[in-house]
Amino acid sequence: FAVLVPTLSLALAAQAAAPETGRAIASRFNADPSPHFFPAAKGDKFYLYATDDASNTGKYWDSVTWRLYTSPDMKTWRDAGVPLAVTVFKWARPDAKAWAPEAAYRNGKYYFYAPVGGDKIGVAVSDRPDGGFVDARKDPLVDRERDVNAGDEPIDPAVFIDKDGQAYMYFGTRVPKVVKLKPDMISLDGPIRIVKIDGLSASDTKKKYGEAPFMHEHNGVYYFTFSSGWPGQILYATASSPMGPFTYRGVVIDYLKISTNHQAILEHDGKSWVFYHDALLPGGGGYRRSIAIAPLEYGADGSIRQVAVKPG
Ligand code: FUB
Repeated sequence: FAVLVPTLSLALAAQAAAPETGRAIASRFNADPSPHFFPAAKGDKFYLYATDDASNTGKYWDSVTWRLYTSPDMKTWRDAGVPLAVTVFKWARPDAKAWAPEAAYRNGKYYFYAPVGGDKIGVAVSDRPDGGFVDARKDPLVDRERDVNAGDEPIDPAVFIDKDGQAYMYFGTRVPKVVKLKPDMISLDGPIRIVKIDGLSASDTKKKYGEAPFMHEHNGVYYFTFSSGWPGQILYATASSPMGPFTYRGVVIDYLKISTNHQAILEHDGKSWVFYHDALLPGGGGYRRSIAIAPLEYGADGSIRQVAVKPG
């Protein structure tokens, strides 16, 4: 018994530290998670930027503000309000919507990457992660009309800074794109390229790229995760370089109750978590989504174990 009690309490403590899979992190509708650990932030260190589904009409993804949540421990999340709105970007069309956001930290500055209106990506900058963002360029970072290879729908930016300091931005619907960022984090460095994924078949209507690209590195392997479409599974592919080419490996999250599926992966202190959204709250649905978190586990061969997502 003397041996069992500490073992049991350790097991319970470990359980208590794990976010509950299938549980919305907030009572307000939100979607398109962009989670970060910002060690230099005052107070809470975990930051989660989101599309603000609570402020849309419920008939479309037509909110014009983004939402921020912060946490000290990944268990309890505080609604930190609106970090910025589409109006920060003066070049945005009056009807432009605020979709899946991204953020990054470098050299004391916080950068916010914003798909604006489905055809442009803006970048804003601030000295703090919870507000004070201003347009960093005064024109779009990516613009469908201006940039060769931007694709039909340059949305869902995901920024990855590699160990050597090189930053990459992934984005795009139907065709995944990648472009290097200059060290200033607000300029493209070189051409926009297609992310090549071997093992996806043009004839397989299910195993294809749809949207929600995301890059993370684990044990020297680069993992490219994405949604396969509408409805979509979250699939993953791996490579030895952030530019690929990638090889398709499998499913991370199966189809959910809604047409969109959108993930992001956060590794901290030796643990990995996948953030996703689903219809989890009363009144929830395709335009009224909720972010949840699940532990992410790897096999010995570096494969990602499919996440058993609990229905809401
Ligand atoms: O929230 C609007 C759109 O829904 C996002 O851009 C997509 O990734 C999908 O989640």
